[in-house]
Amino acid sequence: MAKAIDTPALERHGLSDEQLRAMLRNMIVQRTVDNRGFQLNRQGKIPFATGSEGHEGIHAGAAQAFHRGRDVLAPYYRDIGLCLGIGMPPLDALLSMFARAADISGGRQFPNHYTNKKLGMLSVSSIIAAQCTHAVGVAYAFKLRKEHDRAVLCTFGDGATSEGEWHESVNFAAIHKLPVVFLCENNEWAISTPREHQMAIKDIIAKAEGYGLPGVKVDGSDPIAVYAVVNAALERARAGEGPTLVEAKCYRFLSHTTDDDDRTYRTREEIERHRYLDPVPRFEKLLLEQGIVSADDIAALKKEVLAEVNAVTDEAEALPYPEPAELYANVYEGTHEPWL
Ligand SMILES: Cc1ncc(C[n+]2csc(CCOP(=O)(O)OP(=O)(O)O)c2C)c(N)n1
Ligand SMILES: [Mg+2]
Repeated sequence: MAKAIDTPALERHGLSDEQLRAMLRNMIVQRTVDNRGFQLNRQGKIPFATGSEGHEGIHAGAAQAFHRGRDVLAPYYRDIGLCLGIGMPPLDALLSMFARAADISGGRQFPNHYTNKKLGMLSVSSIIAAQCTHAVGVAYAFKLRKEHDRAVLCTFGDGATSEGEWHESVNFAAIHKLPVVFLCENNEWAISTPREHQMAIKDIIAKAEGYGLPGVKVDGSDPIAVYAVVNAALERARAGEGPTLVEAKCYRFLSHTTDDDDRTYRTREEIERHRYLDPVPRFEKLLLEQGIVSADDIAALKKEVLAEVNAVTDEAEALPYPEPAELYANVYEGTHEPWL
């Protein structure tokens, strides 16, 4: 039987009503943009989308702890919400999905693989755990250049913690006390592989002990709890006290991507059983119970966000693809045409 949504007691961790409302808005934007990707794919308009339904609590909480203009984010493909949360405009997400020339990568990056130098966002890589070595490299540069008060937020899934690059990165960061926070978004699945088929431990933070850094576990469907833990870890990193491994537990409600059919490896009942962990209605309920928003506020917010996402969808769709002649631009220097 599906469990009812239970709301945690409100522990603000210094967050004002305005910040809590901004986090709710962020979560609703995330879900609307994210679901739009699946809708456009099913309409045959875009080739591919990843779904992060279920990860919104982690994304809104971590984004709130990130210092814009100072910190660097090394995200992975499930992080559309985190990218939106630190300031990426929804239009950029749509330009990437539609692969239009106006996209930051010129419409030639894999869809959902964002980057934004101004916002301190490294380019998403499809190579699982590759961003961990990049993150550690940036953190090492901060240390060498004595750029104190800056930290790197590096995110990845549970599956990534089985990769060699993940272990090398965490070990190196712990040895050199680098200003980096490793945030694991543990959604219990790595495509079709359940966590128990890829590791004999229940909690990923157990891996921290072997490398000598603290590990902290948090409920990923509670954005305030995620904010508190990630904020403390980033503060510790900025203060030169070294890295932390944070494990935020959540559940992936959609298929891995639009190319995946999860009916081949998990039941609909399993998904419904986890619905009580859905961070969006859970946070809405909490803010309603606390009188921070009203039911009318939420309805108006959803309407406003949908109108905005509809408008940027139309705007992106109407723009042109990159010119074929531009195929090798930014790949080879000058006018070299390698196919001639
Ligand atoms: C080095 C490497 N190995 C395998 C893959 C194929 N692959 C793509 S996503 C994925 C699952 C990753 O799962 P997890 O890290 O838990 O992240 P999630 O998708 O669940 O958020 C795999 C194995 C890849 N992209 N790169
Ligand atoms: Mg996973």
